[in-house]
Amino acid sequence: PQGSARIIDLPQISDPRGDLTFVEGGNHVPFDIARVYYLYNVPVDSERGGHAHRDLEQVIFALSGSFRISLDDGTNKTEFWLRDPRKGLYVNRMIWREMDAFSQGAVCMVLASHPYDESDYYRDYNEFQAALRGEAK
Ligand code: T46
Repeated sequence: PQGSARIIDLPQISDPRGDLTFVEGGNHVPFDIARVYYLYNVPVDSERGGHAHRDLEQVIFALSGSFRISLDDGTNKTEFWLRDPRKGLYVNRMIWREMDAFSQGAVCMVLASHPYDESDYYRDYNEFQAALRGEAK
């Protein structure tokens, strides 16, 4: 319903003490936030992701540094470079994602619509594609 992937711009409050950005579930993010997790100490040659979610929606941020995220909804492939802590990438359910090209010291924070549930993952690309074909019927 929310479209497959788009950048969400967050507010930034700046004064001589520095910048402040905030996120409100149901307001800036189109779901109630059930979980927050973050990736850090990521080796620069690391590749993460390589899965899709049955139901989970997420918004992904580069709080520090940068990385690439490649998305595939079974029809279209798109690529985003995240490097601005004010800009989050909304990723809907049923989108295959891969992440790489992490800069030194990059921190990736993710806001998620559900608690962690391994049964929500497609970790096999062929299985993911078969599920998409099933939904299209
Ligand atoms: C995603 C990308 C951006 C947990 O126990 N709880 C959690 O909340 C998460 C996210 C993971 N885990 C466990 C599951 C695995 O045994 O941590 C281990 C590593 O997870 P994974 O290989 O899925 O990590 P990434 O970085 O490839 O993917 C993660 C999220 O799983 C995924 O939803 O979109 O970050």
